[in-house]
Amino acid sequence: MTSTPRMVEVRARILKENDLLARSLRERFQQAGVVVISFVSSPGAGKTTFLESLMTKLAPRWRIGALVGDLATENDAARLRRACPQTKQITTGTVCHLDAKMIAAALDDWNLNDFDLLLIENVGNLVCPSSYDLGEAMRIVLLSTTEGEDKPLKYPTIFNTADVALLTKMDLAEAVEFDRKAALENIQRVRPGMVVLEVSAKSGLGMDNVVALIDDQIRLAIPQRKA
Ligand SMILES: Nc1nc2c(ncn2[C@@H]2O[C@H](COP(=O)(O)OP(=O)(O)OP(=O)(O)O)[C@@H](O)[C@H]2O)c(=O)[nH]1
Ligand SMILES: [Mg+2]
Repeated sequence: MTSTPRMVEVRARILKENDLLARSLRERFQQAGVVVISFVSSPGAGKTTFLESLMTKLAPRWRIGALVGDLATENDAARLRRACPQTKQITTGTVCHLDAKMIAAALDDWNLNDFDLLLIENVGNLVCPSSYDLGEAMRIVLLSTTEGEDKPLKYPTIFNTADVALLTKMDLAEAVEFDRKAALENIQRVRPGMVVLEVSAKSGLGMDNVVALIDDQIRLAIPQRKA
């Protein structure tokens, strides 16, 4: 008789626990009418830079909170606080992703009713974060022009579990001979129909399209709020 290896069993149990907690987080977010969006990418693809720029544009109109995960340091939280004072760093130690338990713990002393939008920057990693639902309404994956057009083919799961892809650092596209057509084709091969937006947090290119997308999400969520 073949039995399931122990490591696989333990991993399956952890993922099931995470899914249950993520489901209850999602219900809480929906009831509070807060839109939760997470961002995943390889290390250095530009998540923090993009979020600083995004939050600066959204902050005059919406009440925003941010959570940011890294194995070590409070550096990214310090950067994000410049645009969004309600920012918390989650340091994961040796863990290569955020999970629902970490999100629930970080939100413990925040009242969800105080927010319209919660943005979560995951640990920079194209593998581990894909398996962990955080209860977010939307997951956005970043692919930067400097990391190679083949990444969607090599790391299909992270693209498959995301709703929207951003091509970041478009200001560098020419200098690094970025093959835009190949990148777009590769994304569509692993996730047909995926919405892809092209941005540069440095030049501001395309940022308004992301702002419009998020504005729409918040406007849709407000009527769902339970008193
Ligand atoms: N030219 C250019 N550089 C960028 C852009 N966005 C980010 N960078 C640079 O890319 C480097 C990494 O950016 P971060 O925003 O720290 O990337 P990250 O994804 O948050 O990194 P981790 O949190 O460590 O995974 C920094 O040197 C940024 O200045 C962009 O739009 N254009
Ligand atoms: Mg970062």
